[in-house]
Amino acid sequence: MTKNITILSWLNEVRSLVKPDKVVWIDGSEEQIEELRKEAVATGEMIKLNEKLLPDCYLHRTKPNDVARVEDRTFICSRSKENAGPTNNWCDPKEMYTKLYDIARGSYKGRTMYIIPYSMGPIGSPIAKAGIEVTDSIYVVLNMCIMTRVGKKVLDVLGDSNDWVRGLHCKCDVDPEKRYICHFPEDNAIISVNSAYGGNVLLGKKCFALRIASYQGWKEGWMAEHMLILGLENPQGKITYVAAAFPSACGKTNLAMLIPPKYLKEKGYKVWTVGDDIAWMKIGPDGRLYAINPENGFFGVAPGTNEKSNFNALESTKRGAIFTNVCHNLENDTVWWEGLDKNPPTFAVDWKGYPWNPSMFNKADKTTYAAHPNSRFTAPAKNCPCVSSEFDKGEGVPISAIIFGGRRAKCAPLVYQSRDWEHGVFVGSTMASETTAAAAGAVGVVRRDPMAMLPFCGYNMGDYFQHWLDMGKRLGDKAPKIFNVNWFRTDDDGNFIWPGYGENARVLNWIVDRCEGKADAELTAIGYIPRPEDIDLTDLDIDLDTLKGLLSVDKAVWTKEADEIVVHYEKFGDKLPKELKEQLAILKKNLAALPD
Ligand code: GTP
Ligand code: SPV
Ligand code: MN
Repeated sequence: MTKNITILSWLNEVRSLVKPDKVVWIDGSEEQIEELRKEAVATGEMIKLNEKLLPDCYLHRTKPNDVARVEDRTFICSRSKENAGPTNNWCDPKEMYTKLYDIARGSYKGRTMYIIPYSMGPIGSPIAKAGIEVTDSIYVVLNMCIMTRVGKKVLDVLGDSNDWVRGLHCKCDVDPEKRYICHFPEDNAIISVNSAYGGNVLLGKKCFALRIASYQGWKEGWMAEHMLILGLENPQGKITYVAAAFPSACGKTNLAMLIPPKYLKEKGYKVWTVGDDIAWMKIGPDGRLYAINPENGFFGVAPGTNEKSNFNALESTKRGAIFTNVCHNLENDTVWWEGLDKNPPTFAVDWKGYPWNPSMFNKADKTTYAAHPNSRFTAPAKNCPCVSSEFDKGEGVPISAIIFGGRRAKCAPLVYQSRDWEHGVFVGSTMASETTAAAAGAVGVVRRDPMAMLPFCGYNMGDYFQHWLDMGKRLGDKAPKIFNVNWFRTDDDGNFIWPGYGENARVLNWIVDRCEGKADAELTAIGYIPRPEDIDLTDLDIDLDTLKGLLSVDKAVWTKEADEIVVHYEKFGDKLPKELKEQLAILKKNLAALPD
């Protein structure tokens, strides 16, 4: 498929290390994909679903010990420890290569080595980059064929260039004790062993498009971010693009595909999806920030996805999709998950492969759920009814606003705008959110997750903050405006106060209007906050007082927040940009001036 010496010699090395029985190049053709599906069904790796109801759709179950990203086993192996920084696990690259090669050696015995040439971004786009993933898992191949652009064209565009990312995945025995997800930013290389789940093994996604690409963006003057990209079309047909960074399982896919409430839809408002998880952003010829989605599909959280919460995502899963760790509905050979509808199947198999029926379900006990809380669908972007016409264009879309957000039961108001770019970088760098099932470990614990990149920044996060500040200087008055949102404030009983989902369009509208200088706001201690009457509540069962509560800034809560930020910032030592220290001082001063 290629004469590129750098690729061929790497493949030779890999091959003599892993010792496969067979080698297969993936060309991404329908015929080849169909053949692999058949093989996976024959071995039991995948289950074919109802061809009428879910054409070309398959179900896969991972091992119960392998259901999410593993942050404690994810490493940034830069030559110097300082370059990995205080927020990453680090290991000396030599030592790690030795350990990984020992695990990988001979591990493809009796297996096939699949070689996947793929592009992150539309092939040929000036923002796109190429990678090669070697894997011994058909599940990985089929997912990569949905999530990225695969095949010979990628190699043709690459030519004899050495600018491609080496990705080696070895499933091994899926032994959690020997599981490692390792990145070598200086070598353009990724090695992942002993997992077969999502973000650990679809190496184009978090490993390349965020960890390696963030490092590349730092060196080359662009940005790789954990952000959705959407276009909000107004009744005049003007589309304004925004990018939003929320931590894993905090609402990116949902916001990216939202359907505005009836009163806005009738006026002519519409959302177009460019991306739901990752944005690569470069300064364009006109000096604005342009974003592409490097992916070609959605790897979305299944539970909670339904016709009402995310119609467009659900539609996207109805053809050519792969479901991972959801419930198998044996009544009609389809799938089910908690929150899909109120009719759980009475004859079903749960995500672990055991018989399941609704009488076994206990809301308080997640082990009784039919689908794993981090069960996912892999769906082609082209299936999405609201996919943007810009999706396949390589130039990217101009970003007017950047939105940060997370799960905060208290503290952060529904929405606020930063005073300027520097303050916006402060807001992003101090973001916090309750942890979710997207990563192994405790759920619901508040942690600082700067720019939603804590698990994904491939270099020292202090340098990353400085890179953000530098980008702002280059963008000058063309820089996107920066906002923060929180859909997850709860009342005293722990219920979400804001209805969320499609209703978030009301907040998006205020954000876009602010970018155009059309909406009002009040300058508070933490930034610009809409006055309650600035958020349209038409047809909504929420009164102005409740909204006032959602927009309030509590002095005591925020003073505690500022104290926690002091501790958070201490981690970065000398690497913490002075601009951010100054922003913290401003916040403290503003809070001190508030009446008790
Ligand atoms: P990753 O794919 O892990 O990066 O997640 P994501 O950020 O794309 O999150 P996603 O949109 O899949 O949402 C995750 C969970 O949050 C789902 O269970 C949703 O139902 C829920 N969720 C999304 N948006 C909202 C919202 O506006 N309000 C509330 N209450 N829940 C939401
Ligand atoms: C996330 O955890 O942010 C995801 C899913 O988008 S994974 O691909 O597993 O990283
Ligand atoms: Mn994500």
